[in-house]
Amino acid sequence: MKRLFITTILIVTLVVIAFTPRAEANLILNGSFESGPELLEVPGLWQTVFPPSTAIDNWTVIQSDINYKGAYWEASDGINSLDLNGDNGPGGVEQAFATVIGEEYTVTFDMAGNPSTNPGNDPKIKWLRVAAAGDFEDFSFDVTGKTNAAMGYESHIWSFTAVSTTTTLQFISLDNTQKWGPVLDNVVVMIPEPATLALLSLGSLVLVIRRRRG
Ligand SMILES: [Ca+2]
Ligand SMILES: [Ca+2]
Repeated sequence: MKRLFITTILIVTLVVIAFTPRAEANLILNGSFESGPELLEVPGLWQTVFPPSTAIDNWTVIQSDINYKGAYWEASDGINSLDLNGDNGPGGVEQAFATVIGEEYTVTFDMAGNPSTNPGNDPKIKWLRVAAAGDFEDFSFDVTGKTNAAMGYESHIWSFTAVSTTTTLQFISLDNTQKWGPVLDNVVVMIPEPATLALLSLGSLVLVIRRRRG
């Protein structure tokens, strides 16, 4: 009877842990790019940013140039997003954060593409590379039929395993078009869901109880 009581308390505790949201979920700062430079360019709704600028808080521009976009077009989260081709070719951004070697991290982000109807905006398939810890994956987006008001963002998920106590996450345009690149917003990096870990613990506990009873 006593053992049953203790087991019940343990299970209730684990379930509470499993469904308690983490206070600090996103390891990336300013992942939605809402904190950055004043938007000065005509029509006043974007800014071109060159390497090695850190004007977009917590991020560094790493190649060519990018457009820091405001209300010029729809963001997937908040107001601001990035066109990873600025005015001169394929650009990119990066952010470093503390990691635990051997731990798996999950990266989620929203991707669209510059839907400009300018004849130079070709090809219509935009390519974005996400890279970290010596690993990478490429993602594509078709801007056909998309508009500034209806960007058609798609959410993606990618995972990497840390090989260092600091990891640099990069987003790089692979488009050799001049001005019209992949669009990025809403970057989130998390360790695997605590709910999953708690449920795994619960599973182990049930196995232990069953073994003891058996
Ligand atoms: Ca945003
Ligand atoms: Ca651009």
